[in-house]
Amino acid sequence: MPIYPTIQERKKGGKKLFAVLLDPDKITAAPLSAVIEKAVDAGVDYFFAGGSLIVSSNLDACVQLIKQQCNIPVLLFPGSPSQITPNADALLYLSLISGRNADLLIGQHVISAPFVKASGLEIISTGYMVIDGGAPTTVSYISNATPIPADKADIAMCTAMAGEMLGHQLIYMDAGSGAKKPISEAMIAAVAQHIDVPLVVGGGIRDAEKAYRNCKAGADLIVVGNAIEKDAALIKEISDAVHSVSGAPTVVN
Ligand code: 1GP
Repeated sequence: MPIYPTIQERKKGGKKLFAVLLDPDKITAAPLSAVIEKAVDAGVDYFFAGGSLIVSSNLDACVQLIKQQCNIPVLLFPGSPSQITPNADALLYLSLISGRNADLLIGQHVISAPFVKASGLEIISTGYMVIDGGAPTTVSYISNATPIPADKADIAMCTAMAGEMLGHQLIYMDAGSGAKKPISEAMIAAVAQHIDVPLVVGGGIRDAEKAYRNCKAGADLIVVGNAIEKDAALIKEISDAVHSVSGAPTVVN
């Protein structure tokens, strides 16, 4: 079952999705098994695997363990072309549209294109936007690109619109893993009101309340990593909050 049509269908039905981000550097087999179990119980929709900088070679083992233990699809969220394994279900094919670093807009894609195509993964073209999260994050440093200022909703909106018109199937707004400040609902709403493709939001979300408000503002898929690494009980709370939202977004100004 392809992933992207499901995401579209959920959006059409006003339903929200929740993804748990796993950083293969930080998680070993035993805690990963416990997280997987909790994710299954909580009805998590997806696992995202990857990160801006991965220094271990655990990615494939991590993906394989998830696939052995459950049916939750795994979407790769790679910081570089080396973070690809055919054992996942899909690849978020990220282009950093908020930056002006040609390498992350298209350069890395050119270099890895034959390998990516041969992987057989479902490719989901994703316009990736890094938003200032109050302090430098790994993604803002590694990408060597200026994040969109947190209070410039109009820049985020225009960037997302351009990304959609360029053909990206998803727009992903990210304050960066562990961001001090998550993305404001006002910015999420400004973007959501101007695009039709599903909107992914992550970075610095620490509780169910913020996940809920983001969904009400128009986010279609919420991603949480760091907070869950610290407290796995949040998986259920956030999943319940995200899945409790339905219908059209509440207008936030
Ligand atoms: C980062 O959006 C993800 O790319 C998740 O961020 O780890 O802060 O939840 P956190």
